[in-house]
Amino acid sequence: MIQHDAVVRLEIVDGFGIVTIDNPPVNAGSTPVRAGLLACLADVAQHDLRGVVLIGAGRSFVAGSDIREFGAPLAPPELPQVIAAIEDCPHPVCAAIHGAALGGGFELALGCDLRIAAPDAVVGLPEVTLGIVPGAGGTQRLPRLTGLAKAITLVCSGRRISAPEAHDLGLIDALAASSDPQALLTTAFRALQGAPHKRRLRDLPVPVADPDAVKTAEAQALRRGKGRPNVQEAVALVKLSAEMPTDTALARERAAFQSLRLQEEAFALRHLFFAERAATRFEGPTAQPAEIRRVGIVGGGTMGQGICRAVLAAGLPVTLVERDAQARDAAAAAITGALDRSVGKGHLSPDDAYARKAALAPSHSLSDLADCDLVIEAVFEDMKVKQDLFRVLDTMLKPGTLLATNTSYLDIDALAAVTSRAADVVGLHFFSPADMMKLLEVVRAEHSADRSLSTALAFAKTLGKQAVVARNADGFIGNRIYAAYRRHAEFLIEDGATPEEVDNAATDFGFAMGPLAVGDMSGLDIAWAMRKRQAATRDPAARYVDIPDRLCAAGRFGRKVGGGWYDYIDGQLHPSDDVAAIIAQARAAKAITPRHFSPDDIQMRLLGAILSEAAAVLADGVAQRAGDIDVTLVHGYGFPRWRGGPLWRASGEPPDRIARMCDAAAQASGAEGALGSVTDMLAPLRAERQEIEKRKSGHA
Ligand code: 3H9
Repeated sequence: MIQHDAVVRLEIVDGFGIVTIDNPPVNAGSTPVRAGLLACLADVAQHDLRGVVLIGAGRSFVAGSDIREFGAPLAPPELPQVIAAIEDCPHPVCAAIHGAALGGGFELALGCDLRIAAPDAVVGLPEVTLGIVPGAGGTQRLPRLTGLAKAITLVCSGRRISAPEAHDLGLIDALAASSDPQALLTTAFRALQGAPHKRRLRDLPVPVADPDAVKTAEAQALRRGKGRPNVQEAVALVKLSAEMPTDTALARERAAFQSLRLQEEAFALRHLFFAERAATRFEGPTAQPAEIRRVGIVGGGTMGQGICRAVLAAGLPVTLVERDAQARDAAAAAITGALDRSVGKGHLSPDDAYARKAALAPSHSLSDLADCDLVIEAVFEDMKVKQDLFRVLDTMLKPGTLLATNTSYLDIDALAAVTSRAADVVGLHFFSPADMMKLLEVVRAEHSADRSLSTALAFAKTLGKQAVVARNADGFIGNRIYAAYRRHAEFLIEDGATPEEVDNAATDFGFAMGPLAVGDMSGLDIAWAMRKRQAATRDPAARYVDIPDRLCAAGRFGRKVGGGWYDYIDGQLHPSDDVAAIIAQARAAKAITPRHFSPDDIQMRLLGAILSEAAAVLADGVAQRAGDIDVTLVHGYGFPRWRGGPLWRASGEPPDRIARMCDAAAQASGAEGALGSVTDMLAPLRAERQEIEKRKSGHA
């Protein structure tokens, strides 16, 4: 055995060279990995071998190039050089993939002559999701296997492809029986014996394309890519593969990668990449999560059904309890109906739908929850209703069952207090529709045990959700900040802006929808009912805009009744003269002279409102860190991902502009400005940016 480096080693077995990459936790392609690979490749060239296998130690092949290196000048050797060495190697090289082969990891595999994979492996080029394009030949080698149209779709979506699908697409030559290293090596040896010659993808022609299919794929990719510059670049690069010599196209791809990785957007997306992972950690001793084998859900309304679909999709059996047989059957029928519709649309295979239906046990008896390891309540949002339920569940559930509430606003400590198992109580705040929305606030109540938190976080991961740990407080992280943002939208309208001016400013900024159109979609009557309940306890000194109340009093409950902040004709949104009149009356009642707001004024005021509330959320300890707020707003509230979240975005603004926007927001709400804490909140992010600037120029 020839040992080159701790992170990459070479051994020779039965005439095959085995190059193992060992860089925990995910074998990210760092500078030492690239150097180690190059040294091993030089070494194998000196031996008479039947072939070479490239394999990853631990849980992955190579999860991508090391993202932490992208903000600074890249140290040699660079990945294209390593791939060139594989292509120039005198022996055929086979990538033996398990776990993830993503980004630079998949490009490494595409540089090999053969690829075999474990059945549970994933491959793909997720670079566009990081604001960049593949930088080591992904846009040039992939189309040679899939054709242009498919390559455009795959590169521009960044989708992770399962090994069986990759095999069907021709990206993988053979599937191994398992991810056991011996099974992988056996399959790789067999593949090399069956194809003992070099088969460099760069030498293959790009299959002749149907121009219409390419045009359709391009249009779809650009639409889904929301006009981001790196997606446009990715489309152009894939097309180059059929238009110019490989080396020229590879150089163009490399130049685009080098330029994009240093743009603001790429830094913002890298900030989110690491913030997303940090958000799932909580301060405290690490505790082993309990195993969740069966999940109970109480309440089969919209939310309960969505949670149920999400849990079934993760392969876990569910007992869904409704209050009586009729409600039980209606909930079960709605869930199976949704599964059938997914099959009809081709989003789900009939076999998977069958398995999910079989895993659903509808019931109208809480006693059927006795064998569940986790029970989530999703009943009516009312403290008494939920407390009564928790009292009963406390007597029925086995010891150690994790008891979760899906409440959006209620005090979880008050819920836990009626049980004898407060340590086992947490919040699991799903967003609607719960099977589609990625965010899951995992709420730590005062007495929640570390083990309960760990179990809830592991469960979130099983569901494929982005968890963010929050403390128990009104509205937790997301709803509290969003409420401040929405309130501020109403201030702007009362002060002179029109609903469409506010919404257009928000969508121009990058929000998926404006706050008023969102209100219309969710229904204005729900918030109206809540405001009426809270009227007696409202702070009389706080600014209160009664325009939404006036809209509701006029029957304008939102999209579902054809009118809210807007009119809806055939499902299309239109500015409403009636609404303009209601707004004018409300202003007149308060003797407000309307003033003009530019789109920039509106954007800055809305961002100021978000920042001020975010600072309070952090100061109160409801969120643990600034990045958690960015992750929450991006995954749950449509904040543009490519801006890195509101706090990251704000940390790039000059401090005096932040001061102006927070002052304006504070003045409008009649509250004290929270500028001191906003400055403190942004300080670590500003420091991160300064570090970036230094590293960019290689001076760190
Ligand atoms: C690229 O390759 C561009 C090329 O074209 C350029 C060619 C020149 N770098 O997610 P986890 C860390 S772009 C650095 O919790 P899981 C991660 O931060 C890259 N670090 O595990 C975490 O650290 P910590 C394209 C990375 O099991 C730890 O590993 N690749 C990288 O839930 C565990 O991560 C991607 O976009 C990285 N590339 O999921 C894939 N990847 O413990 C990104 C992970 O300190 N990675 N870390 O918080 C993933 O999708 C997931 O990590 C993976 C495992 C699915 C692999």
